[in-house]
Formats: sequence, C-alpha cells, structure tokens
Amino acid sequence: MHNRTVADVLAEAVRRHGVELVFGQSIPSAFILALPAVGIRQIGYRTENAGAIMADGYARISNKVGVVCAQNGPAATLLVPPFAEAMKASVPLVGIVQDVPRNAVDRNAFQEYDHIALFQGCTKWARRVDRADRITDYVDMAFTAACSGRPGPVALMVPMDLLREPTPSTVSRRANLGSFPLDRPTADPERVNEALDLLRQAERPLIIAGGGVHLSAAAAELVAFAEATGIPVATTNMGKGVIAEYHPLALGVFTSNLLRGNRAGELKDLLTDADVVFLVGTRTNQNATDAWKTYPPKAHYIHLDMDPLEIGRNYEALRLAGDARATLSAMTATWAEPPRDSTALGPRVDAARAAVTAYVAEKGEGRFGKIRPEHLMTVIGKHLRSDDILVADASYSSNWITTYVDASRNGQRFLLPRGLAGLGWGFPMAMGAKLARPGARVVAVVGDGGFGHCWQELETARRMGIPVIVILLNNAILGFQYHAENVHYGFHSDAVDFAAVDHAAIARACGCRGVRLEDPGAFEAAFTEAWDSSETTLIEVMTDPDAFPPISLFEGQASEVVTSKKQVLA
Ligand SMILES: Cc1ncc(C[n+]2csc(CCOP(=O)(O)OP(=O)(O)O)c2C)c(N)n1
Ligand SMILES: [Mg+2]
Repeated sequence: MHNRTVADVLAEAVRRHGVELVFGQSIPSAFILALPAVGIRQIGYRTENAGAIMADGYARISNKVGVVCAQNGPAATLLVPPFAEAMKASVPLVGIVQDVPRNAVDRNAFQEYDHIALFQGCTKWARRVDRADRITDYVDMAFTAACSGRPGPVALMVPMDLLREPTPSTVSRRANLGSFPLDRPTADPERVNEALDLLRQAERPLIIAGGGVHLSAAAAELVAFAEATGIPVATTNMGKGVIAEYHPLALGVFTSNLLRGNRAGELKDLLTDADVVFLVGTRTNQNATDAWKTYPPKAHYIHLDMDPLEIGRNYEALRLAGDARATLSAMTATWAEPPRDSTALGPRVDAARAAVTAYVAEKGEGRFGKIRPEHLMTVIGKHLRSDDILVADASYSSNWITTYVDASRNGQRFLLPRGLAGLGWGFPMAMGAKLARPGARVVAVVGDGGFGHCWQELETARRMGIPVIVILLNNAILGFQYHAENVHYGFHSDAVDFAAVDHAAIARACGCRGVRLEDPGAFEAAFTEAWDSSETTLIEVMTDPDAFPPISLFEGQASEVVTSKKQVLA
C-alpha cells in the first residue's frame, strides 16, 4: 500500500465524473499509474493530436467528457488543433497536462512552456493547480467549464512534483459533472410564446437543425415538435441525422449544396421562399448558409441556441437562449393546434430523391482503378444499420457522406470534423466513437491526404483492440485543393499530386487487415466482409481523381476545368 498522493486524489476526482477511460501516453506518469486503482483505462495513443481527436469522437457519441492527458511542452502543443476543432464544434474535452515542477517555473526548465497562454485561444478555461488541497476544486471547475453553457475543451495543468506529494484524504465533493449538457435552461417563456405565434402565422415555415441538437441529445424532441406543428426540417452538415432522412418532414442536408446532384438542390425553394425560419443549435456558419447567400433575407428568424452570442450573429432573430431539448419540449407542450398540412411535401421529396438517384446512376460505378465515390456511398447506405456510426474526414469525404448516405433513424450519428474541417480527424474520431459505443459498427470514410495525418493510429487500433472500418478513397491527389486551385486560378501547384502509396500495405504492416480495390464491383463484398471482422480493416479504394461532389464552388464549371491536369506550377 503506497502513501496516498495528489495523483490518487486527482484520479478519484476524475473517476467521480463518470470517466471510464482517458487517452494518454503514460504522462503525467503518477496520474496514469493511479488510474487502474480507480477503474479507469488508459487508451494509449501514438500522437497527442490523434489522442485528443479520439477523446472528441468519444464525447460526441457518449455525451460525456473526453479526457486526454499529455506531457508539458511539445506534447501539449499538439493538443492545440484538436482543442480548436472542439472549441468550434462545442465538444467538451478535459486536457490534463503535466507541468514542470513548481520550483522550476520560469527558469527555462526542460520543456517548460507557458501553457496557459498556449491554450488561451483554443479552450474555454485553462488553469494550473499548484496546491494539493485544491485538486478536487480544480477538477470540478474543469468539468463544469467543459460541460456547462456551450460545451468546449478545457486544460488543467498539474505540476509533476505536486502529483507525487503525499496528501491526506480531504474529498468532500460528490457531484458527477462529466455529462453534457450540464444544465438545461429553458428559454424565456414569453419569447417561446412569441415564437409559437410567429410559427402559427407563418405561411412557409422551415426548421433548420444544427449540431447543437445532437449536443443537447434533443433529436426526439425536435422531431416531436416538427410532427406537432407539421413544419419541415432541413439540417446542416453537423445536424445530419437529427431527423431520419426518410421521415415525411425531412428535407435532408442543406449546406453549400443547393444544386443538381443534391436533394437540397431540388427542394431549395423551401428554404429560399420560407417566411419564418426556426434555427435550432446552429452557428449559421459559412458552409451552412453557402456564404450567407441562401438563407432568405426577408424571413423572420427564430433562433434557439445554448450560446446567446450565436443568436443574431448573422440573422437578427427572436432570441430563444436555452437548451434545445428543454425548450423544444416546452414548445411542443404549448402548441395546441393540429399540425399544418404537409401532404404536398411527400411527392416533392420523393421526386427530389429520384433526381439524386438518377444523378448517381449517371455517374455510374466508375472504371477499373477509377471507382466513383457516389457508388461507394450507395453501397455503404444499403448496408448501414440505424445504430451504425458513420464518420468522415474533412474534404470530399464529408460531402460524399452527407449527400449520398441517408440517416435511417432520428438521432443517428454522423460524425464530421466541421468545427474547423481539418484533415486527419476521421480515423481517430471513429476510434473514439467505437470506444464510446463498443456495440456499434463504426466506419470512417477518409481521403488519402487526410489519412496521411494519422496513419500511425492503425497500430493503436490494433494494440488497444478498437476495430473500425476505414474506407480510404485513394485518388492520389489532395482532391479539393487540386480542383479548387484549378477553378480559382486555372492551374495548381505540384504539392497536390501524390506519388503512389500502398495504404493497404501500411495497414497490414501495423497488424490490421488491409485490402486494395480497383474493381468497382468488388466493393460490396469487401465492405460486408469487413463488417463481420473483429479487426480494424482498411479498404483502400482506388477512386477517380476527376470525381468531385456537387457543391457551389463547382457550379457552372465545366468538369474539364475543375479536373484539368495540364498546367502545373512546380
Ligand atoms: C489540416 C488541414 N490542412 C489543409 C487543409 C486544406 N485542405 C482542405 S481539403 C484538402 C485536400 C484533401 O485531400 P484528401 O484528404 O486526399 O481528400 P480528397 O479531397 O482527395 O477526397 C486540403 C489540403 C485542411 N482542411 N486541413
Ligand atoms: Mg485525395
């Protein structure tokens, strides 16, 4: 029996918040070594940024805090990108970061860095605790900061000498603050009534649901409100799955995609002609609004959001500051009328779906070594069960999934790193999702450029026993970058073209399953076989470098212009 130390107290405090696993690399050592005694498992990542992304995926699926640990200095700096994504996407993470011993502060100690300054721009709260008798207070502050209000990442710095300090047991706190939303305030009832009046009087109302609905675990309440009122629902990328996309009131994802090849393109007048728009849990960002061009300028807006600063940011709105679940429940309870007639919607949505099916058929399966991503999405969609989790990396992977794979259940999760849309999030986020829901099948769709940011975690997946499927779209280019440069400048630099890489061999070298496909007809069998495997499987699909999703950047552009390979700036 060793003497009780601050590390033990810290481990107990973290466990009290419902934490069952932390993402770490054995540092701060005293803390990590104290974890098994309190029943917390360490998931040993290869790189800190991937570890924090796993924590992010874990949080998005579990609605619990993701905890990541890191060493001071270089390791801490690698937490900045995932924290920045979590800030923008409102995901609660707690970073427990080792700091130099207290007597070495400000002496240029080894790997000393000003972590408070480092994390200032990418966390909600960053503190250093340097007294044994304040450990539980600071842990509780950290979890409270992460989960309350608009959730987000926090960092708690702990000096390495403090962790080893003996301490008597003084724990008196009992609360579990590790789930979000921590509080569920209901918006001002008077404004709720005003909002309901506006919606009653509306002729062409529309609900736009964002990722905040998932964060609030409010999908059921959102759908209940839509059904009570008969108002159709479009979602943003991050809100995808809030409502099953086969629901009679579901319009699908509306983003910078109101054009042919997307259901939204066929239904766009339901947005552009709306007279009352009810925004729920969306930050009305550039992609959601196609650079603030597609939302109707003359409509009345109602905006329900947990963050009062998001309300009215881009569209002046009737302010409903509060939790989505609590407020939508109150709104449904107050709505007394029968739902408005939405029977005309069904045939329109069916026609829109048929138009997209025709578009996908037109693109076809592709050829040997040039498989079309649209075809892959159709196959994935065919086999996706409603409790499966689909994760995308940034770039085209996100578009392929949001456009061509439908949610089949209210609340189905599609994880997209759309806080900042950084490359390399897809695979580690899928690993975190799998840890949060081990019974679910998790598949990540990633580009070859994005996967190059996180290959190393294949070894983690194998070592830690985290089986996911990675579908790697190998077009051997940084596709979006390549095509966007062609559109904007007429040529591209040579950085966007890759030499051939055998990703399936990389997977096998890490002890995972790795297969490469060049025949479009082979995908379905490979995919279903991977579903049945208990190992991480990488399916490397050789895709058509000329394939690009129907987003507004490419509208009206001849495809030769987009995919031009003639002019290269070396
Ligand atoms: C960390 C990061 N670096 C750069 C970018 C800019 N960027 C956006 S899409 C893209 C190309 C991605 O290529 P790949 O992952 O192969 O996907 P593809 O578009 O080819 O499907 C780049 C470089 C980014 N979003 N994130
Ligand atoms: Mg690529």
